[in-house]
Amino acid sequence: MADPNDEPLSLLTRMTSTMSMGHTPEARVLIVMTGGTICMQKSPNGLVPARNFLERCMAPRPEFNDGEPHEPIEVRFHDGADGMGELHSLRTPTSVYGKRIRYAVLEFEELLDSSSIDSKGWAEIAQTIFRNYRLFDGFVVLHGTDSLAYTCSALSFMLQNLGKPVIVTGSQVPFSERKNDALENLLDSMDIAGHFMVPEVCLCFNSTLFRGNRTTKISASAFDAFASPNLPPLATITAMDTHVAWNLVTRSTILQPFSIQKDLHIHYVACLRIFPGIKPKMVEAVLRTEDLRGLVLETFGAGNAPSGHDNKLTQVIAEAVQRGIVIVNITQCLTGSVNPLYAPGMVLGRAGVVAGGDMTTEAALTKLSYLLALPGATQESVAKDMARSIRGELTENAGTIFSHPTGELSSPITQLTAIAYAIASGDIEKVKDLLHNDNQLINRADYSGNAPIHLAATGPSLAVLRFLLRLGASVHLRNHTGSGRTPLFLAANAGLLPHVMLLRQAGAHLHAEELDTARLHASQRPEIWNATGLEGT
Ligand code: ASN
Repeated sequence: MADPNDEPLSLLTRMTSTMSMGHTPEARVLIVMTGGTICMQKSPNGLVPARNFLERCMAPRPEFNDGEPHEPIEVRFHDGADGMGELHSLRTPTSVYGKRIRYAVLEFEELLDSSSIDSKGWAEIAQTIFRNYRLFDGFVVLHGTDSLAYTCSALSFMLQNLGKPVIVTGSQVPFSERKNDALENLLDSMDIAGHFMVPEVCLCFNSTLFRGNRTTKISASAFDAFASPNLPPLATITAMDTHVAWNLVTRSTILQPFSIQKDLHIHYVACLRIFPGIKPKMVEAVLRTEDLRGLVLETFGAGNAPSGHDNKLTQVIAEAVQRGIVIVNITQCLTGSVNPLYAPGMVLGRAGVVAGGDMTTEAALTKLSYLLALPGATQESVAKDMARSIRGELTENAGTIFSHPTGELSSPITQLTAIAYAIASGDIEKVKDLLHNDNQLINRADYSGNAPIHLAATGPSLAVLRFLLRLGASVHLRNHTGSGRTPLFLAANAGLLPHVMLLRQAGAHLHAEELDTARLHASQRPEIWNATGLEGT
């Protein structure tokens, strides 16, 4: 069967391999509707958000609806015992990748024009994803474009150790208009969320998938509304193919389950754009704002601010740093990075201003708010983390994490076979040797849908399993057996308790479609199946 996480296959190959299959697996995607032009309708007061997006826009279209009646799908609306409920679900026709996507739309109580979103709205999105994390394979967030880059950036920090795709999109023209970009953007986003293991917060727009925290809105009217000036797209979608730049995709390598930081201190930060002739008093007035804890300073070029004949501006800034405010230097330029190339930039650095590298303002502001909100945050810890990449939001000087492997690769299938042998014999040195510096193979599946993690989940060596997890192996990939088995299911089925525990530590859970079979097995071997977290589902 063709798997989009495998190497590229032609469209024709995919179609024929899909047709030869009997059972068509389903991916579950939750669409979270927050508002924005995509759902808007005309009113006497201009465009306003409208409800019932699934029934109004998606159900009548064959791209989104295979026409069969479907059971409602389980969704968690709130925390607590009475938080579970159901939503009307639809299913797409089978894709070229041989999967159908079953989905529901969860609409927020208040649908917003995104110019009005703030940290409360971001918390609501993060909590919705957290509550429904186990029930879905991926998430699509529908949002207005005005503050979309801010929301993507904020979510990328709030969602910690994310292991599933969260694709944020919107449109420049409402879905209800005859000529629009909503249909394309939504279809692409659902395809990515349902087929590709890109466990990041991404922005999908105009046939392009970007890392969310690298984006900025560059046009108020063009379909090509977003850019990622300092990082190439994570994927491009053409009529022929979706080409994922797997070497750019980041994955959590910390063995901790998914969690969220739902409070951002956005009310304690500010952003100030330096301009020629700006008065130090003006900067000081901002820096004296009550409760201010962080400032993003948009400077010229490689990070330069006017020095002035009396150095007053630098003095004002240095004093604010001494009072405990974290000041981050971001360039006004669209591309390039802040670095101490020129004397004025160096002076700012000496005054205690953190160089923000090539971060966008959107990323810098939301990251600062996130770090300031972390328990135990200090001025030093925040300043230190602002200067390094925590979610791929800035390019670190070492530049090694995104580099391509050197030398010629033999075919991925040959390599996967070699890896499979090394895993089966518990040869950690060999596994390290084969996978090192090549993060493109880590989540790649063979013809039976087994990625290295599936093999290690039932392999003889716990050390190999740990090594793969630390390299960013996804615990949510499903192979092609049954309804699609996760590594956790396979480890429990093989009776390997230590493997089960390690996978759980790394955030693994059973897939919704595995639960019935798991419950059957649990009656025979409760100790091991209960360790999968089955009881808590
Ligand atoms: N004002 C709209 C919003 O951000 C713009 C859009 O979605 N195209 O909600």
